[in-house]
Amino acid sequence: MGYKIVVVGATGNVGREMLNILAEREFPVDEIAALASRRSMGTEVSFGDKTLKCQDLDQFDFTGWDIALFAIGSDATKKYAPIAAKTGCVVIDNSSLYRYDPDVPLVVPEVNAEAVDGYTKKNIIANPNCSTAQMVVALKPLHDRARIKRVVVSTYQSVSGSGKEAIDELWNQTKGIYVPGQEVAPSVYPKQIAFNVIPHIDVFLDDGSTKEEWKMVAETKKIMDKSIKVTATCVRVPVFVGHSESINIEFEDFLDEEEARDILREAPGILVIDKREDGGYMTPVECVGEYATYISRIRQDSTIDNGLNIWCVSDNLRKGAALNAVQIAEVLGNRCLKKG
Ligand code: 11C
Repeated sequence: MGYKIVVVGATGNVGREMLNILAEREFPVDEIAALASRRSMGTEVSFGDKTLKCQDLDQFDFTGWDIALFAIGSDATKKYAPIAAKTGCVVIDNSSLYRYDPDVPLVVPEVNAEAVDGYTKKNIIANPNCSTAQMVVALKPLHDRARIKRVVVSTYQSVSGSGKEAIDELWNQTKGIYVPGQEVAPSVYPKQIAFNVIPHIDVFLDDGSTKEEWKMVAETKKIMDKSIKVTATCVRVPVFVGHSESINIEFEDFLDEEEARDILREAPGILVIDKREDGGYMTPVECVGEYATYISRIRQDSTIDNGLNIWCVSDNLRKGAALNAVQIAEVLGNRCLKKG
């Protein structure tokens, strides 16, 4: 006995990971449908040892299906999520469309699993931005112990956060730099991404910050605690998968680095890799395909009374997107839904 599950956007990077993770975690699935746009109809995608043929999202009837994991852009989500939700199917949405809606819970299960119960207002639950998800997993256990006042975060975000075309752009531009005549001009990004870093993710806002930076502020407040001050600088780096973050945290109470290390070791979803020696820390290439949020370089910030620095790395397609969505489905199943 399980659930009838729909994956919307099944041919994309995140949709494929959703199918992989549902299978890996043996989510109780009675029936599964993979949906995509009409031009991808019939495309085959893997679900464990099975192959699913993508069906046309536009023609699909969500009636009788329990949960739909959405991994499509905000515009398409705006059209299709209300159609699915209206039939009684619970939408878990990876786009940013509903994240800031007070009637839609924004959930990272290690942090605010109980917020899932609020799904009933719209039949929709939102998944946060990838850079927020891994950060709040790291911050929550420390906040519970010493109350966070302020966070200063700088991100090093991989190109998979921008989709398949960006992965191709990094690959082709990198190769093209060595082959005269095959240089690849920037297209997805406004500047060359190969052998470069770009301090610009998403659109610019009036105050000079970018939307990605604003998301980290607004989402941390909604998921964790509205009193926490966050300032972010988000940077794209030439890495295929895995977002990294340098996080400086100021607490109300003193928290010793040894105690912080012990707290993080015990915390759900976290693995601490923190040896003060060459290679005794995590890097993004090592986190690909993993579930954990990795914490390294835990150390006191001696420039303020109650400060710590940490380094945080996670697979942005997994904890930052597909894994978090499947974890929400697991919580929803355990707390709210009856198996079919
Ligand atoms: C990136 N964080 O790395 C973005 C991708 O709001 O879900 C995810 C954007 C979002 O470019």
